[in-house]
Amino acid sequence: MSDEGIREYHAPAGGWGALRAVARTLRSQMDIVAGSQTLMRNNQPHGFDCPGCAWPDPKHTSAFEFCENGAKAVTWEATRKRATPEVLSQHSVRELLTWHDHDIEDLGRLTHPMVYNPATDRYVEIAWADAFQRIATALNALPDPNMAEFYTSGRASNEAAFLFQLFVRAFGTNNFPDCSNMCHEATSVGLAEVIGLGKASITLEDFDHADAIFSIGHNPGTNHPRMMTTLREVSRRGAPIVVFNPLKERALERFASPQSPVEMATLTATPIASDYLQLKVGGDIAALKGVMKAVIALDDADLAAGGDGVLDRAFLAEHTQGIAPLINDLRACLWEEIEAASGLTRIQLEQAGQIYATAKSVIVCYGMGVTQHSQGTAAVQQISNLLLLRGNYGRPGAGICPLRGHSNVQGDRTVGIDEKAPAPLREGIKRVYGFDPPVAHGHDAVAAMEAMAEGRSKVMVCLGGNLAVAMSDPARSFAAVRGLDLAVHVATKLNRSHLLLAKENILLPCLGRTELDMQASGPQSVTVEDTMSMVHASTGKLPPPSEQVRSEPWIVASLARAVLGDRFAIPWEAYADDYGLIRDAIAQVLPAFHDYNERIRTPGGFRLPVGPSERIWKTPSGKAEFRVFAGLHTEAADPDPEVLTLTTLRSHDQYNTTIYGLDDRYRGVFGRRDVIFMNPDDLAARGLVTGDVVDVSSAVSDAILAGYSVVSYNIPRGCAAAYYPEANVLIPLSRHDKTSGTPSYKSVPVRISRSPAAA
Ligand SMILES: Nc1nc2c(c(=O)[nH]1)N[C@H]1C(S)=C(S)[C@@H](COP(=O)(O)OP(=O)(O)OC[C@H]3O[C@@H](n4cnc5c(=O)[nH]c(N)nc54)[C@H](O)[C@@H]3O)O[C@H]1N2
Ligand SMILES: Nc1nc2c(c(=O)[nH]1)N[C@H]1C(S)=C(S)[C@@H](COP(=O)(O)OP(=O)(O)OC[C@H]3O[C@@H](n4cnc5c(=O)[nH]c(N)nc54)[C@H](O)[C@@H]3O)O[C@H]1N2
Ligand SMILES: [Mo]
Repeated sequence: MSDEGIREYHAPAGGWGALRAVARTLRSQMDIVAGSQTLMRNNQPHGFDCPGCAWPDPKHTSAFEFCENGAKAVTWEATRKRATPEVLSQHSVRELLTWHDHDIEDLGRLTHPMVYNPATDRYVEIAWADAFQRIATALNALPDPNMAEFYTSGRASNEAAFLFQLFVRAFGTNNFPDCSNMCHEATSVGLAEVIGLGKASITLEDFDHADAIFSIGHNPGTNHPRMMTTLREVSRRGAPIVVFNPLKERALERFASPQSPVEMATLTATPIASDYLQLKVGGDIAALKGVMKAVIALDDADLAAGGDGVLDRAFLAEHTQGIAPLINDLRACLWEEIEAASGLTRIQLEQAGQIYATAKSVIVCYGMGVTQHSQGTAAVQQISNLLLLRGNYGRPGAGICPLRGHSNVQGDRTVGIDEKAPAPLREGIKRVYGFDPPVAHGHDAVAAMEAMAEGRSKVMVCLGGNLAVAMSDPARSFAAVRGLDLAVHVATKLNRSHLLLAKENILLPCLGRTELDMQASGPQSVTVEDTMSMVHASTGKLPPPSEQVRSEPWIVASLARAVLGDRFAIPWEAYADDYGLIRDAIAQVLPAFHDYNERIRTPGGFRLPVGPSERIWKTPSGKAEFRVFAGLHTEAADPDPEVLTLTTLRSHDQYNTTIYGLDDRYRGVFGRRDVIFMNPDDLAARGLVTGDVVDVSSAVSDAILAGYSVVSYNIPRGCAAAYYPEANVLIPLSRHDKTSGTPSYKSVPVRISRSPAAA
C-alpha cells in the first residue's frame, strides 16, 4: 500500500502555486538575479524565443508574460550545472543507466565534444575535428546513404534545420525521422488532404472574435500555459468554451492569472470551460460525429420551420466538396452507438451542437488527445468536417488550431525536414544548388526505428531529442539503437538515448536558445515559426556554458563539410559565419520566405502564407473536402470487459522526456510518477483503493509496468491514465496510425492485477 504523495489539490491552476513553483526552480538551477533577468527576455521582441512551447506571442507584449513552465524550460537550459568531461569521468555508462532520467539530465549542460571509450565504459573528450572525421568516415563507408537515419527534435532553429536537410539530401537520403512523427503528423497528413495545409488556419487575434471555442484533447495549463491568458479572456467576455477531455484538467476548469493583481490578491479565479464533456479515451470520432449529427438535425428543424437552415450553404457550394456522403453517414449513425463509443450522452452532444450552431464564429483547438491514436488522422479530419459545415474557415474568429508541441517543430518541417521530400523543395534545391535531391520517400520515426531494429540502418545522427525514450516499445527501440555502428547526438544535456551504446558513440554539445551565438560576422540570431505560422527572430544573450560549445548551424555546416568535402557547390563555411546567408538561401529555395532578413527585423516577424485562412484550398480538387470515416472508434475497442484503455500523459513537471521534478500539482501527485489513474468504480470492481500496488500489463504484448500505485480519479469507466515516457513499455512499435505513422500513445489496452510483490 503506498498512497504517499497522493492528495487532492483544490486551488485553481496558475495563481500563487505557479509563482511558488518558479521561485523553487530558479533556486535549484540558477542564481536568482541572473535567472529573473533571463526570464524577462523571454518572448520579448528583442529577446529569445521560449524553448517551452509553440504558442504565439501577443502583438503587444506586456513587460513580462509569466509562464511557470516556460520558466522551468528556460532555467533547465540556463542552469549553472555542468556535465564536464571530469564529471563524466566519475560515472560509467553502466552506472548512469541505473539513474532516473531526471538525474541524468540534471548533471547539467554538456561542455565538450565527447566520444565513448569502451575500455573505461566512459564518455571522454574528443577534439571537434576528430569527431567530425570519425562521423564522416562511418557515413562515407556505408554502401547506401539510405542506411543512415537523421533525426530532428523540434527545438532546432530554421537555420539549423535547413542546413541539416540540405546536408542529408546532398548525402543522398530522405531518411528524416522527426519528433513531429510522434506528435502532430496526423495533422500534417490529415489537414493537408482536406484543406491543403497541415497547420493552424487562425492567428492569435482570432480568439478576440470567436463566439465559441471547442477544446479537444489538450492540456494548456501544463503544456501551453500562455494560452491560458487567451482562454481566460475568452471566458471573461462570455463566449462558451466546450471541452472534450476524459480527465478533469484543473486549468480547463478554472484558472487564476498570475498577471491579474485582483485574482492574485483575492485568491479568486476565472472559470474556463462552460461545458466539460468527459468523453472516453479514444471517443473523439464518435463525439465529433455526434455533434455533427446534432447540427444536421438543427438544420433540418430550421428548414422545416421555414428558416434558411444552420449550414452555411453559400460556403458549402463555393468552397467544399463531398458533403452529401457525410450527411448520409451521419444520418445512418445510431445515437446509441455514438453514446456507447464516445461515453457521452445524446443530450450532452446535442447541447454542444447547439452551441456550435448558434455561434457565428468557432475555433477548434486540439492536441495529442486527438492525434495519438490508430485513427488519429481520421479524427483530425472529423474536426475539419465540423468546421466546414458552417464555413468556420477564413473569417475572423473562426478556424482550426492544432497546438504544436516543440517551439520550432512547425518551422523545421516548413524548411525541409520531411521524409516525403515535397516537389517544390526539391525543385528549389536543384535551382539553387544544381543537384537533384533524392525523390523516394525516406523513413519517418517508426520506420527509422524498424529499419535500425532490423539492421537495415547502421548510423543515426540526432539533431537534439531523446528518440529511443520518446518512441514506443523501449525493448525494441533500445535494442535498435544498440545495434548501430555509430550514434551521434547533438545535444544540450545528457539523456538516456546517449547511453544506449552503439559500436561508436559521439556527443556534440550545442548552444541553447538563451545563449549568445558569436560567429565570424558577429552575434547571430536564429528564426523560428510558431503554431500560427508567424516567423520571428530569437536572440540569446547569456554566456555559453563553455568555450567548447558550438551552435547547431555551425555543427551541421562543419559536419556537412567533413562528410561531403567539396562535392557540392554549397558554401558551408560562409553559412556558419553569417546566418543571414542561410536565410537568403532559404528564401531562394522556398519563395514564401522572400525578403526573409528584411521581414524579421519587424518585431513579431511575419506570417507565412496560410491558404485556408484566405479560403484558398491547395487540394487536388481546389476545394475543401469533407471526409467520411466509416465507423466510430479512434481505436478499436477490446471486447474483453477486463481490459482498460490507458492514455499516456505529461505531468506538470516535465518537458517530454525531460523530467524537471516528480510533482504533478494539479492532479494531486507529489514526489512520484509511478501511479495509474483509474475510475473509482473500476477500482471497486477489482477490490482496490487508492495506494494499492498493481501491475499494469499490456493486453497486446508481454510487457508489464510493475509496482504502480492506483489513484482514484475523475476519469470515465474503462479508461486509465499514466505518465509518459514510463508507460511506453506497454506500446508495441507496430501500434500506430497507418496513415500518418503516429504511435498510438493515447490508447493502450491494459489489464490491472494486484502486484504479487506487494502481496
Ligand atoms: N510544460 C510542457 N510543455 C509542453 C510539453 C511538455 O512535455 N511539457 N510538450 C510539448 C509537446 S512536444 C507537445 S506535443 C505538447 C503536448 O500538449 P498536449 O496535447 O496538451 O499533451 P498531453 O499531455 O499528451 O495531453 C493531452 C491531453 O489529452 C487528454 N486526452 C488523453 N486521451 C484523450 C483522448 O482519447 N481524447 C481526448 N479528447 N483527450 C484525451 C489528456 O487528458 C490531456 O489533457 O505540449 C508541448 N508543451
Ligand atoms: N507515451 C508517449 N510517448 C510520447 C508522447 C506521448 O504523449 N506519450 N509524446 C510524443 C511527442 S508529442 C513528442 S514531440 C516526442 C518528443 O521527443 P523528443 O523531441 O525526441 O524528446 P525531448 O524529450 O523533447 O528531447 C529532450 C532532449 O533534447 C535535448 N535538447 C534540449 N534542448 C536542445 C537544443 O536546443 N538543441 C539540441 N540539439 N538538443 C536539445 C536534450 O538533450 C534533452 O535531453 O515524444 C513522443 N512520445
Ligand atoms: Mo510533441
